[in-house]
Amino acid sequence: MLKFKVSMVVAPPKAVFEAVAKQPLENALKVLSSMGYDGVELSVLEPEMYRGIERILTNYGLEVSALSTGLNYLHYGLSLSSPDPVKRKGAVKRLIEIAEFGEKVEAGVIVGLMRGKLEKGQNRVEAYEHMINGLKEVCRGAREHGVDIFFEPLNRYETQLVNTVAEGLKVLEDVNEDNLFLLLDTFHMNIEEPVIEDSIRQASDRIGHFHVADSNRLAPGMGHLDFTSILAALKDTGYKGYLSAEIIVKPDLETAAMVTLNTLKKAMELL
Ligand code: LER
Ligand code: MN
Repeated sequence: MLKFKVSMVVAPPKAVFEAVAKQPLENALKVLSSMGYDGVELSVLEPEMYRGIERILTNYGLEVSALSTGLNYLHYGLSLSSPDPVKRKGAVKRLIEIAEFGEKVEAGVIVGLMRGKLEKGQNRVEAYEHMINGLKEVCRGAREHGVDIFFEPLNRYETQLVNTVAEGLKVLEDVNEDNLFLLLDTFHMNIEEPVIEDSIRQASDRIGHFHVADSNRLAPGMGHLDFTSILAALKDTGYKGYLSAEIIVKPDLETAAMVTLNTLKKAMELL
């Protein structure tokens, strides 16, 4: 049996993104730690918001699985592909600041929504080029901190830039930096990939982080995805990282966290 470590994404209560546990941090950590979670994925705006977190994590026996960053796009419009150079520079700067924090908590940094969307009238080729150049800078800055970057294909309703695993692999090729990996998310793959398991195998050893949510973005077990076969495909790639639940927390944190853990444990028992 292979046991993947499990975490859940936690964001500050003011976050404008729905698929996360929006909780005062210590509440969430208490619940996750008491259920036997291994880690927490922290959703970051300014890294200063987590000053002193190392001691708190040690108290709860939790690691940081990854640092998510999309709130910087949703709250401040920071985007690697923006036509506005100030927004692009701001995005690169913020991602490198978060990588500096990543060094302290030994976690990689996610680029999901911070790649941006095509803005009105913006040329796709130009936007893609901005994104690739920005990612190069971010990877180089993060490498100085020994930190990996996880680039996430997102479904077509969230961005027009990089929706599929195949497009994500092309980004890795175009950026050509060895600390850049893919973050695969079962919610997005359920919308974009013909066969989720085939796409996981295709990404192979380029998978750096993995988000789990069911077909409806609720806790794994509350929709119709087959986590037994998804985790079997992930195991075949040699992936040894986290399964991180990025879910709409319903009906409440305790239930969603427990259903997630039970579904994943049951699937892992069959590996
Ligand atoms: C982020 O990990 C994600 O999956 C997106 O839907 C929004 O950032
Ligand atoms: Mn995700």
